[in-house]
Amino acid sequence: MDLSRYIDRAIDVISTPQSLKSRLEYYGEVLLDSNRKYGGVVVLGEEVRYVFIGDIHGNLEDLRLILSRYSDEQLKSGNLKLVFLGDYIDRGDNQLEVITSLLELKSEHPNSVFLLKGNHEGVDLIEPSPHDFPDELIHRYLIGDGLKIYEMFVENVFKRLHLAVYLKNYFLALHGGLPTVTYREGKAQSVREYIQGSPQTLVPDVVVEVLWNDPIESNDEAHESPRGVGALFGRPVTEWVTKTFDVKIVVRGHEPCVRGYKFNHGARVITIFSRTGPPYYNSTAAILEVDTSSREWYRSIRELQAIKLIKH
Ligand SMILES: [Mn+2]
Repeated sequence: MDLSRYIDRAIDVISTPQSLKSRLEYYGEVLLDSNRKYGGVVVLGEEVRYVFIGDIHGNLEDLRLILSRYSDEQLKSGNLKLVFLGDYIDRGDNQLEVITSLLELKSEHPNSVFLLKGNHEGVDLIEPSPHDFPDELIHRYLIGDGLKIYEMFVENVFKRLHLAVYLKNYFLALHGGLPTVTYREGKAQSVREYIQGSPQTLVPDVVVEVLWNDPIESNDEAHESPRGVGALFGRPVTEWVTKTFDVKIVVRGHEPCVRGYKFNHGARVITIFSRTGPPYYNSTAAILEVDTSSREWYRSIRELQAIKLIKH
């Protein structure tokens, strides 16, 4: 069976506030376990097929097309891993269905599915705009249950999502971009320390940059961001990160792109945006499929075979 069946499961779960609340307790445990095992930055070692999925923002039909490409058997075999780059909620019509489907999928395949935190799931740091997820929950479940469920999402889910996934020699994946604060400090001894700001705990200023930064084609290290939060990171940051932590590419979402993908910094930074529709009206959504067991993996990205367009 293909993975779109998790959408049906989610629709069942969200049918009553009681069933959603009890399931949120369970998701909280699954994500806590994942955090204890992998930490804020997931360091993997398997040279298998990785699929990166960018922003979904509540578009259930695009998510359905993406999930229907893969099966439970592939995830169980360990030869396929899915990395979701964050921003599951806000803006779209089916944000609750989208995030619940992904939590069901993660619960079933905790070591093959990784859910990264997007700036829309980072409300404890800076509230994004629009943030219509709480309104959606209140609309659906009325104010008492709606607010309680929102609080459970923040505490049990958002706060426990991973910040990045790293595979040495290949990639570093995160939602927004490379942090410039820890780049300037220049003392990070590991990729974990660079992304979290410290080896053990999360430093908020650094995490905000991971969630909010965008690349800029500049030889300066950093520019002020038009978003009013985070920064634009230039080529020197990408060069330093790829060299210091031995990765070829940085994969991220966060920015809508006309075709669903774009390249920056000489195809070292790859943006993936995996939903269509308002308010961006990009013509296609895309995902990135990278088979790290193949010698040709990087060429397949440059020559666009690794970019899969999501078509209705
Ligand atoms: Mn974003």
